[in-house]
Amino acid sequence: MNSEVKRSVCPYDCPDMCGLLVEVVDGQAVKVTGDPEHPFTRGTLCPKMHHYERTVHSPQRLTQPLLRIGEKGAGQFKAITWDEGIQRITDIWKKMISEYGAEAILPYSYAGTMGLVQRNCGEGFFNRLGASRLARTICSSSKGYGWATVMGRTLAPHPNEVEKSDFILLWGTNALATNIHLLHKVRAAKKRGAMVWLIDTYENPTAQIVDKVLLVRPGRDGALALGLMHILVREGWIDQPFIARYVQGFEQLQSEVLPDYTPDKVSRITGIEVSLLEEMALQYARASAPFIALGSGLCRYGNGAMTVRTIACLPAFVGAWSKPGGGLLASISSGSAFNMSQVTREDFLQRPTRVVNMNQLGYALTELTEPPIMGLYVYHSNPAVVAPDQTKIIKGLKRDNLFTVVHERFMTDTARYADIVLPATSSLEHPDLYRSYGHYGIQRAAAVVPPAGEAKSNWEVFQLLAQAMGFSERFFDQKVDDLISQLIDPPKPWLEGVDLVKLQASYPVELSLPENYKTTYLTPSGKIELFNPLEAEPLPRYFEPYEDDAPFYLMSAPSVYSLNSSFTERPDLLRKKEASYLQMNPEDAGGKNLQDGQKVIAFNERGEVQFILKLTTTVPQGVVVTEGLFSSETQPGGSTVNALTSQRLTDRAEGSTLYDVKVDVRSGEN
Ligand SMILES: Nc1nc2c(c(=O)[nH]1)N[C@H]1C(S)=C(S)[C@@H](COP(=O)(O)OP(=O)(O)OC[C@H]3O[C@@H](n4cnc5c(=O)[nH]c(N)nc54)[C@H](O)[C@@H]3O)O[C@H]1N2
Ligand SMILES: Nc1nc2c(c(=O)[nH]1)N[C@H]1C(S)=C(S)[C@@H](COP(=O)(O)OP(=O)(O)OC[C@H]3O[C@@H](n4cnc5c(=O)[nH]c(N)nc54)[C@H](O)[C@@H]3O)O[C@H]1N2
Ligand code: SF4
Ligand SMILES: [Mo]
Repeated sequence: MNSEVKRSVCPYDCPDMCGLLVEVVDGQAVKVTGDPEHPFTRGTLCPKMHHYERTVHSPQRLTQPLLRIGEKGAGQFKAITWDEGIQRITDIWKKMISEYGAEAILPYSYAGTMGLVQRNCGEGFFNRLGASRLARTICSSSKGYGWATVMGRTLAPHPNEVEKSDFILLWGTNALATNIHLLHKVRAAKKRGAMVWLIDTYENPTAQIVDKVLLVRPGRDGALALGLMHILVREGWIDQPFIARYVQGFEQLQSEVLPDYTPDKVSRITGIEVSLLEEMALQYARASAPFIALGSGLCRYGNGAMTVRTIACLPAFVGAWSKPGGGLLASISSGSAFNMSQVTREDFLQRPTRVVNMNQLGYALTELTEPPIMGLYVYHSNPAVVAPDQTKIIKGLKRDNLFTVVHERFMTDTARYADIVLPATSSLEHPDLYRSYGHYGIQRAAAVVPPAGEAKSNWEVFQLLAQAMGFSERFFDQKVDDLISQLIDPPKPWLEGVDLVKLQASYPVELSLPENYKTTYLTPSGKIELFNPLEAEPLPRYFEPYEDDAPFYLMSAPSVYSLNSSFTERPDLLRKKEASYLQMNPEDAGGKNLQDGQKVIAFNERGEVQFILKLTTTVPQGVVVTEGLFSSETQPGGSTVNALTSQRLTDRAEGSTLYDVKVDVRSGEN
């Protein structure tokens, strides 16, 4: 028996980007644990990754290229060789390009793997092909925009800051599910006496560990932030010297906007009692180092960018940035440490091709013309489950004249509609370089087990496709390790001082932060821009979200036991998720004569989805909640929650509005 422990990295779309120790016996991963030497992971993993070996060696892994033999969506395929698969794809594409032009081909990818090479290398290929481009904005582009409107490219606080805080606001985040290692730090702060509040639309599982929960009406957090600033100004609880030195536009915001947002008015908008608003403002002002951990839930509304922008103004009022432990963490963006264009190759684009928004795939497949989408290539994403307006997407995927290729680890709902399915490697089977959006660590991983069957990595498939298309650029001849080298060599300034030898050996290393980064504002004015002259609305204001005309807001929040549509291959985790529940307040259920545990249908103008009703007072009236995404196989009725969500985009940055949705609910019992 040949047993070894090797380092790897968790590839999933999670801010924690954990370091893994993988015990490999005779080419099989037998045990996966958290790396105790990783500064953020510190030896613990979340429940999902605790048995990652079960995902990697799952009997459900795709191991051969497949050709569709049944109807689209029926999931009937026969095995073919890689040669045959690549030949068919490129023959069809060549014909399509001569008839419609290359923009008739649409790549669709998101975050199945966060590795810098495997995630992004497809762009090099599709830019060379001249295909339509994809605006990858499903997650939190509006959050990034809102933050940048106030803070520009200012570096986000190191997550260790939270341990020094004495008042922590978990704002629109279910960190127990989605950011558990930050929560370890929150707990450490709490042990030292910090107070922790959660601001959410329902008492999500993280509510169990906080001191107080503030329930806000969905999409109203911008008004809440303005109300808090109103009280801070009214009481004089502001840090005048900080504002004078570091802030642009305080006077305008104070005189032109804040007078309007009285506690009474804000209470009416947000549903939060005036006394609670006053208490929150008092705690925030009184804290010596208030820290906001800002989730993404609240950015997925028609007013999402403005909401984040408004909240991002708060720390400046009390000078939180100048205090150890104070500030606001929205997301960590260290992309500029790497030479990303070496992988994405924008220089291959002969002209700027059409951009299709990933939140509007349903529209793109059913209505877009000149040219219509005739070829779809999906890799490391599962749009049939994760993207809004599922009914339209499925209608598009069923089109007889649409040629769909899906490169996947598993037979997902999207893969079922493919003409050709290609088997993908898991992260333990291919090399990559990772950076996190929740801390400043970076880490390299080598392949630690051989591929499942004939599975190939994203980059290997693009190499084969490039060869068959006759692309002669040397770019396509390189190995992943060559691409990794180019990402970090020549080193960008941020990588100077990083131990590249350690990185090469797959150890976690940290990007170092400049001194005083929390008071160095990388904005056009060099100050925190409460007033931003480049915006059509130069000052933050409150705007209503979109909303449909129906009685309940629908929150499709994350589950502890899955990650977006990933991990549905794991019976152990599915059992823990139990079933696709719709949580509802007993008062609302009473009004509709609905009973706990019964079948219900949530519906709106876009679709209908069946759930099991769970009555709970953790959900306020007027809101219903479902946690986790399910595959159609495990959801009775077939359609899943995104049959209810909409293709509308956010106010800025074309983000998704996945939580800006209302539904009605009726009994599903016959
Ligand atoms: N276990 C697990 N981990 C995950 C994921 C997962 O699905 N499962 N997903 C991963 C991905 S892709 C991402 S982007 C991150 C997301 O992680 P975060 O950005 O930290 O956000 P979430 O934890 O998804 O929490 C969203 C919360 O926002 C709340 N919310 C919705 N609307 C509003 C509102 O208007 N106001 C307020 N205050 N709250 C609101 C929801 O009820 C929910 O509790 O997590 C990642 N990690
Ligand atoms: N209603 C609702 N919808 C949501 C959300 C929500 O909260 N509510 N969350 C949204 C968010 S925040 C996000 S980020 C998106 C996420 O959307 P996606 O990025 O599409 O996320 P996943 O569902 O994890 O699907 C990733 C797929 O990639 C595959 N994969 C993994 N590694 C590889 C690889 O190396 N190569 C290839 N070819 N495939 C691989 C996995 O098997 C998996 O099927 O979903 C969004 N959808
Ligand atoms: S917490 Fe996040 S990064 Fe860590 S193992 Fe779980 S999914 Fe991966
Ligand atoms: Mo996301």
